[in-house]
Amino acid sequence: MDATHFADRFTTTLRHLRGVDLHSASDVDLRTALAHTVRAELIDTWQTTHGNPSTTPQRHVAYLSAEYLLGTQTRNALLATELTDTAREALASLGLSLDDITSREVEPGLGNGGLGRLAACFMDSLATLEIPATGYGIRYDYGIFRQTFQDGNQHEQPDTWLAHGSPWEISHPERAVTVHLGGHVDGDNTTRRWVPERHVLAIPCDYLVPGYKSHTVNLLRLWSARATDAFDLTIFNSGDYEKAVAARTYAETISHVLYPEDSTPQGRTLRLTQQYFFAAASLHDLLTRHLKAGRSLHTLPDAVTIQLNDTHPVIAIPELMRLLLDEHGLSWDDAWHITQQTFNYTCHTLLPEALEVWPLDILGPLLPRHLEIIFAINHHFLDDLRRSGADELRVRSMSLIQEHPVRAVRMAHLATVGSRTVNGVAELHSELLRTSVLAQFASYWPDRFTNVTNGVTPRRFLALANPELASLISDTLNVGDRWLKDLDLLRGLEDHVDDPAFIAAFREVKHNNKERLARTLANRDGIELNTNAMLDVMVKRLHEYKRQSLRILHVITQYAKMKNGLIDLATVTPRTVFFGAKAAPGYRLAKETISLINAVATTLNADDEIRPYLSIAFPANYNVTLAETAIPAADLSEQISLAGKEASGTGNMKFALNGALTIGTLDGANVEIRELVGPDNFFLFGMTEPDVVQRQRDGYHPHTVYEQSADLALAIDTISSGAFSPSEPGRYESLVSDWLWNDRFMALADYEDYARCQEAVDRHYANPDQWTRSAILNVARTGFFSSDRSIRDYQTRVWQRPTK
Ligand code: BZD
Repeated sequence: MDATHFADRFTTTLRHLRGVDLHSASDVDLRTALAHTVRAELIDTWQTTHGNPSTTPQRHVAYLSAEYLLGTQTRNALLATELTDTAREALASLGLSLDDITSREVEPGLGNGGLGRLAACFMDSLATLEIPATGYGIRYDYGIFRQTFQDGNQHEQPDTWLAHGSPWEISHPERAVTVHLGGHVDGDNTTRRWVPERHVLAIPCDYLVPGYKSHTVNLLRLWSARATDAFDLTIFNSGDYEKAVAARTYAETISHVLYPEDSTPQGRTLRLTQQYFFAAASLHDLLTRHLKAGRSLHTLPDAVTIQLNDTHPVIAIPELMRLLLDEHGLSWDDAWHITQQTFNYTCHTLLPEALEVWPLDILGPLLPRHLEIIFAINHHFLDDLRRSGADELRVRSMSLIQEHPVRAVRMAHLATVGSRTVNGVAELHSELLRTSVLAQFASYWPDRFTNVTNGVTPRRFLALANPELASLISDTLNVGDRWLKDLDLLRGLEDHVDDPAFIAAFREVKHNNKERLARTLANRDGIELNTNAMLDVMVKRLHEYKRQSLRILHVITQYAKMKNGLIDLATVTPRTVFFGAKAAPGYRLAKETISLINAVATTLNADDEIRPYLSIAFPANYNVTLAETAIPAADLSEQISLAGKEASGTGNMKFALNGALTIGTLDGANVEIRELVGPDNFFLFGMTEPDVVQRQRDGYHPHTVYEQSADLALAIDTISSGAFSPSEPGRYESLVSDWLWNDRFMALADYEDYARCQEAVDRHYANPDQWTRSAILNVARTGFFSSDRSIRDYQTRVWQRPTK
């Protein structure tokens, strides 16, 4: 398509779809028409992909995830279809700017953080690698809340991403699937029949996922809940109109809002309803397609492989059993064989409180037949276990049912028992799964466990987010943009690490990215960014284990020392410390940490003497769109979780690929990043995971650490003195007392080593040649972290592994 053709289609779409001409078009009209013009291209490709089913006998991949943190769509679709320049030229010929139009696009924030963003990167790679796949999830009316700060405190506003409709969505109400809920189970010992009480409709809302320069467009199918006509029939018949309308509303609340808790799942009926709602609708879709193709259910595991993104969709396991047993009349053994060979489970955590359990008194009333099936699965499993010689202690700890503090289903155990493979998301994490969290399962079924280290898509996080670096790479490697599909080619940059022209160009790109971020922050947040300072970035969900507290304590020490004349300002490497973080709305300590960071920012940034040397930028509402501007501008990437707590991290990979150096612990994928970039190009500090275990065993007393570290005490005492809360000196007492007397994630224990390591960062940065060399080597050596590599690993280790 040439620019004239594009312009023509665009103006036609504007007229036919929006009923306006160029002169009367609003921002929304322009954005919508542009999206539809590009979408039409994708649909044509999609129809050719699906009209010609793959001739290679590979399984169809179904990715089940309660979250997809997609980011904006238009620029990505243009990149994938190689229409960016055409669109730019076409719009310019109409007096419009592509960048203006796309810069106002609203991102669908249908996820909390890393897990949801990983799902989005994987969808991109599946299509790019031309693997037939469908992503299934929930079309929340409200995604992750919009964060605002009022007096430095986090407030949550509803995310109205659908206010002007979603031009990328194709919804099919006529293809609705009915999902059943509640009721009871009838029948005798041999035939059981679920008699549900309520029914809701699941409407498929499809998003096309284009592969980069590929012939494949896959589908992301998100389910939206609607009331059925029959839903409230009994109530209507009873004449209670108001109650009947209320019942409809109930049905529609199912897909209303994304739960914003990412680490402490709260046992809420609505959350379980969401999980079952999308699991059941997705399985219905998969089975219908399988049967329509004239295939037997016994061949399901050869045709389809289902990846469970954490335990959120794990209720799909008993649902498939129910369908096979109750609806299709298969025997238990056949049904179990098919089920267990179809599912795979990815675990994303190590924190015990993040492992989902569903109390029987929530699960039973909502899904009575599923609870029976779970008990039956458990019965068979525990029998096998006993036969293998396990004692009762072991049987109890491996059971799918926990007895205390309340009887509940352990979803991670159900997932492990019901899957062909179980994987962690980085080498260290998979190892810890095998040796601690799921150790008993790993020794029972050693072959079931594997690792797939996470990855990120270079299309969004290099080509779109960092176009200047992308074109420098293309010019330097002389392979066009082939490297975007074969990220190991970045290795070729090592040959240029001593080339003065390349070094200068690389440095200029970083500086330009800082200028771009500065413009964004000025417009978006009214924040002024010093583009001549080192940009030190910590962006991620706010959580104690990630230790934003460690970062802010160190900033406070530096500030206090500068104020007290303990640091000669003339020797200081100027830094801006950038934070982006949302806290779960009910997570008190996390919200206090946000308040503290904002208070310190206010003090530092108002101090004319200090500001040129040390300042804080903390824009509210960090999201994928802001990440795309912040990451390419970063010099230093803060990955400072307590060792053994961050499953992988994926921000860490995005920073390294964009030429930031990492200061980090030996946690998650940091371990692999450091191995690849080399110890000289990575700032390592802190306890190792075994150190942490030992220190806990020995008895950890943070107050003693405080007494022994003058710098740490200076930071904490400065907070307690009210330096950042003059009208209320005790404002941060809850944080201070938690550090001194609890400090579950041992920020204090790692403080001294962290401070030492930050000095090494300053020295390295003070030598620009040395720093740039390290930054280039980070880019050159981190091609491994492409999500294309992760997906290939899933193909060989999980999805295309022969069935039993
Ligand atoms: O998953 C994250 C881990 O914390 C990261 O270490 C890892 O890199 C990514 C991807 O594997 N986990 C989450 O993001 N988890 C959630 O968002 C979540 C959401 C709802 C409920 C529980 C957890």
